[in-house]
Amino acid sequence: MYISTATLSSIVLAASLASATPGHVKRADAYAQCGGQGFTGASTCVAGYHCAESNAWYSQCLPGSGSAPAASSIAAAVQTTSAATKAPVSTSNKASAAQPSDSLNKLFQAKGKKYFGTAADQGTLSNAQTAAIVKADFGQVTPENSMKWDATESSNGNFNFNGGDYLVNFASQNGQLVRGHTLVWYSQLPQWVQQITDKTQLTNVMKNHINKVMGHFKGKIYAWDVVNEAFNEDGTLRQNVFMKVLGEDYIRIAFETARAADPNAKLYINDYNLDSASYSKTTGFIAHVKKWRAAGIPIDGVGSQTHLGKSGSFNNPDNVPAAFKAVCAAAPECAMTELDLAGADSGSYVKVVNACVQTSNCVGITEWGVSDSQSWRKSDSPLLFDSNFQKKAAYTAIVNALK
Ligand code: 9MR
Repeated sequence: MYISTATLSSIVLAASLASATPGHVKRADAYAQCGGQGFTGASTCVAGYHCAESNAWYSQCLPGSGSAPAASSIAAAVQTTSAATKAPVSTSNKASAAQPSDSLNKLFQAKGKKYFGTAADQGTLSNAQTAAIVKADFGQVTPENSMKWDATESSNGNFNFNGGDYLVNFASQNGQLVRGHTLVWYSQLPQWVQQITDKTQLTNVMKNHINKVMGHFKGKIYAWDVVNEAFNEDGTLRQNVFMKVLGEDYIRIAFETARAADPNAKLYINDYNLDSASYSKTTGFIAHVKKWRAAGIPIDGVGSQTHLGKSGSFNNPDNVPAAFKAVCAAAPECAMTELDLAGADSGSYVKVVNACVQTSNCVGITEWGVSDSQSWRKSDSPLLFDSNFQKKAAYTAIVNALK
């Protein structure tokens, strides 16, 4: 975040004026919010508390005396000091969750990554054990279902952001980044969209959906899966309604609309079965993304879902390091976006995590859920916590490998 010296001195001045005239300044209560992008309330805390930044969108009054004003209170001061100065959004910052240094997320960040995250939503987080684990171990969340088209716009023009808001608030209270998932996808797509056959109508519907959803969460999402699962297994483009009605141009329209809707969000194309470098889907995906980027389509990132099988089976984790490296070469940044691994073998998990560590433009890994009991493929026991919410051997193996 760049702030000019002149702006900074006016901020410091505003901050010192505020603390010099406490009678005129309403102070935030213990544990109340005291800063964050868009926050307009009191930015200083009651006696005995200081304003501590959780992330760019949330600062909280915590006991003790802080050293410097939190960056987000600075951002708030910039907004109130000069209406003409827009506070920069630091969505590219690392997650700043208050976690022990040996948590999965902090250890991963120590390797230069932005986050180790997990899928979550109000439903899974209503389980207290899940919520506690997500706070303690993960630095990023992806809405498992709440930001999908069927959840956000089940009928034309009627938007519902309750589930997404819940997750974004959870993340901001815990200093976690959010990946938005997902805008243009053939699945969990309401019938009213699937039935459209007119080009202009579908273009407008798609643009409106992207604008409304991204607009609602603007400034709060690190990266969006703008297009999800656009490919067939043979590497050609899937004949979904967007492809049938608009042709390949739907990709350009989607990404250009998304760029304008939230210019600070990283825009991703995301897919599964990209886990072997020689597989037709992997090579087709890479070739298309390179072609689209060369044509100026604003794709910032490639997401490999990494839903993996056991060693030796289809989606063999042993093939991931080479495959992921090849996928990551297609765009400026990349991520493993939905990691789970049948049987959760320790050696395989470590190998896959190391593939991100060793790929310089891999920004992070998102595990697709916390406990096996909540996994979409629970019979495979693919996650890092068992059905009793206990850490599995694979969790410990990853932590030890990252130390
Ligand atoms: O994990 C999600 C599960 O709860 C839903 O029932 C399912 C419905 O399609 O979607 C799951 O998440 C998918 C993700 O959004 C895209 N990639 C595949 C994931 C697993 O199916």
